[in-house]
Amino acid sequence: MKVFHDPRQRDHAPVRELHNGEWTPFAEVPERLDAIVAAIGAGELPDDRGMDPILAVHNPGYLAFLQTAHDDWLAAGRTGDAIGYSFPVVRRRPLALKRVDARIGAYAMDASSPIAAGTWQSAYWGAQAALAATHAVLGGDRSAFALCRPPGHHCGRDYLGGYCFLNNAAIAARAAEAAGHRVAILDVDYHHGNGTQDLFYEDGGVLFASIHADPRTDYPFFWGHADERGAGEGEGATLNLPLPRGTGWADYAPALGTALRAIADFGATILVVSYGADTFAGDPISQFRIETADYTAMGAAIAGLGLLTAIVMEGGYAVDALGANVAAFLEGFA
Ligand code: Q9C
Ligand code: ZN
Repeated sequence: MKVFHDPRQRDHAPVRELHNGEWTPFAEVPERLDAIVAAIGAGELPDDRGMDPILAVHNPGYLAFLQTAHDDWLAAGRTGDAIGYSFPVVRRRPLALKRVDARIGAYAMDASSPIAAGTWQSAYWGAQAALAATHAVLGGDRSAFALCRPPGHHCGRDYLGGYCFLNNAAIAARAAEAAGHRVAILDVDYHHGNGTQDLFYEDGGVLFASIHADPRTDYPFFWGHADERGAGEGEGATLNLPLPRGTGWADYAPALGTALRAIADFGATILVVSYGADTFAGDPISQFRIETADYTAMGAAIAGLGLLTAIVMEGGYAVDALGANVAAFLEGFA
């Protein structure tokens, strides 16, 4: 399977995050990328397909903000990583926000995604990796893997959050749709992919199916409940399968079966997988009990759909096990 990543995806390196009321070391580290490369190889550099496929998902004001946010932070006399502290629940008044803190607040859903000097470069090239994998599949490969980092599934059209800045899965999905495909997105990260859900919530043309920790106990709390099924034209094209903390493969596999049946019934011709290895038993910030060998079964079950498949990397924070967990998943596709 072709693998895509760009070394500039290492540049995003915030120092710390606000976690349960304390500053802790940032969990989504560049070493995640190194660990995966060590296990499966560096793969190929993505082509640069420019901003158009990113603008198919994110709004121009948000993208402009992301590109200058860290410079604006420094210009305001700050040091270190840019992070917000005021997040308006009602932010739709078209205010011309000047202060960097206000702009971060307007474009962020939480305080867990600091913006560092290299954030834009890393997010941009991660999105290009997702596009490269998508185009490999559109060009005839059965499946391809985009080693995206930073991840993408928590960020929406005009907001960042959950370590995510550009929604790689959504960018891949829109590119596949533009090539004439009927797209399904399967999100198997531990956390609900709220950004991806938001982007397709009223869109009946793209199915979003997610298996994740119950948002009654886990981040992102406000999305991913079983009764969220899409709205308007999109009603029925969102499927949420929340599972309790402590879930292992024996209880995960039936939920995966449900999601796969929905994807088949939808008549998808191409699949985008948001793959997070934070369902792993040893993950430091998550509470499922999937073991390394289970990822091969997971990959094989998904491959059993027989669909063209672009896989994009999401979370997974047990860095020592991450390479093996990614390799095991991809092995299921072999
Ligand atoms: N104590 C992904 O796996 N943690 N993002 C918030 C709560 C955010 C995870 C802090 C976790 C985001 C892509
Ligand atoms: Zn996650």
